[in-house]
Amino acid sequence: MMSLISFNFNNLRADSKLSLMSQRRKFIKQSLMGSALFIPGVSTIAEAKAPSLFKGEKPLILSTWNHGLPANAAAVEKLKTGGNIIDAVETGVKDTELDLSNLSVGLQGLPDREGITTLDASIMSGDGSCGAVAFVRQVKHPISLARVVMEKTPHVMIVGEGARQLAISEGFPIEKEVLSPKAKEAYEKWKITSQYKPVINIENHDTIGMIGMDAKGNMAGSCTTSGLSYKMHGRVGDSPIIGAGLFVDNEVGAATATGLGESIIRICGSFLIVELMRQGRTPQEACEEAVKRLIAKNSKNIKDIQAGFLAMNKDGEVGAYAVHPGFNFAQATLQKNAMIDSGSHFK
Ligand code: SD4
Repeated sequence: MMSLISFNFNNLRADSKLSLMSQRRKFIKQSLMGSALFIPGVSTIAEAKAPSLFKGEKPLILSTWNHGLPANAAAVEKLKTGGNIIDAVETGVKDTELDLSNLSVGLQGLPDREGITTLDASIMSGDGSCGAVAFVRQVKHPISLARVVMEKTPHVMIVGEGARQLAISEGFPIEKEVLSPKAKEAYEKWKITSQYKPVINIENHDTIGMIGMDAKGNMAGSCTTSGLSYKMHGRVGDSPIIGAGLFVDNEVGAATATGLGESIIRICGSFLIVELMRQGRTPQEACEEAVKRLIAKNSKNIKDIQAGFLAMNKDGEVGAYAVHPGFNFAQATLQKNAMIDSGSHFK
């Protein structure tokens, strides 16, 4: 059954050891059942079997969670209208960054403990080019700023005020620093106790990680988030860390992650998956191995930690796996776009 923890956020030693997943969304399956795009019977992934609906078809776009459906649709549309694969993975997650119902991506996301929403994002091309921003404020599309870092600077990662200044110098609009009504309401409630009560099995985490391959086999990925709600000011998760939340290599494949960033960073999750695929594992086997590794390195509180991985190899095979049940992803080709439930280590 579900696990429930609570603790006082003033206890800094405790907060680094506990899963900080917030309880902000209804159980994924409930929302999917109500969605016209839900495909009954599409499939819980059997362990070590490739969960591919459209195996080998290119282009192929994969995204974490159910907001992946509209994000995939935007990415595919970009490809159809002449965009390249980097354009596609940027455009796709920009859709999620604007989704007002999503409280963990974009400026409408839940704030940190000081009441400030800070964003992390990364983008990577299969040729090794990459860019990331972290702890950035007042920028509506951190993924586009990450792309600026990749394409217009000699650096890979720019954070905080430096990232905001880069946005200003590149002509990005700087938004007013006000919480969205939903985020404000949630933050005011949270302040009463300053406690977390995450219930992992019914939680829908909302970071979007997207990986894609064009018709020629060129790959790219993107990942964007407001991170953990009520995090310490300045905390950065896995999503903007190349190799943790995202890794892409045209020679092998691509992987992205969602869930408790600290647990993912500890094992370089996405890099690990790509390297396992390089050694001959299928995407599914690689995701399962990464979950095993994550559990081994985070064993103390594992019942309170959710993390999920999503991968593809250059042949268009797909893999996904999570620590606990509840993780799902959207998979799209030019013609189809559907949700798939991931398997998980704990049942
Ligand atoms: C983080 N990995 O900042 C992100 C959070 C997340 O779904 O994935 N939420 O740790």
